[in-house]
Amino acid sequence: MQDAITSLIGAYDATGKYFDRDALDTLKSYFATGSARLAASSAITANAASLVRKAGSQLFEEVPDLIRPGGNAYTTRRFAACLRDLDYYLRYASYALVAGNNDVLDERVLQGLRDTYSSLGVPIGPTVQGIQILKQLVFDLVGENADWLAAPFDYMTRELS
Ligand code: CYC
Repeated sequence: MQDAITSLIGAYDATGKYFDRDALDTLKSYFATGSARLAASSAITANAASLVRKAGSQLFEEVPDLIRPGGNAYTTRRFAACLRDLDYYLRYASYALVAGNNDVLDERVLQGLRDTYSSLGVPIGPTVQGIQILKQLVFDLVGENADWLAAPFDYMTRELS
């Protein structure tokens, strides 16, 4: 698992180079957003249950067919699996925010997920919609919509789409 610092050191060490201007800029911007990343992650942690509940209600309001007979989130078991998946996305986003790197998302969340979803008929479009709703709720909670805050949600969206 990588973070903003280890991934940079790995890349520069692989070619035996000292950090150049680009590397230092990357590190500076990571450190400059450090406290804000911690604050966002801790706000998410403190509000996780309510964020997931709200994201679920909003998603099922926007795509009501999901919870009607024939919908992928129909039946209590599948409804619960959907909320659990949203909770996974949120929790791993809170890790990636602190790491300043999406590697944890590749390694723990996204690997093989498209195949699993496709074999179970879990629709990607509404899943991605749920991730974007989570992102918006986190923006509202934290009171900003910076790129670094959007990054893990947008990364999962891109990789799943
Ligand atoms: C199922 N979601 C699953 C499954 C996995 C994941 C592995 C199959 C096994 C199971 O049911 O538990 C996802 N598991 C993960 C992830 C991790 C993991 C991400 C990383 C930590 O370990 N259905 C919808 C909505 C969406 C949804 C659009 C919610 C946003 O209509 C989710 N996922 C959903 C549903 C199932 C599922 C309904 C159950 C499908 C079934 O069994 O028929």
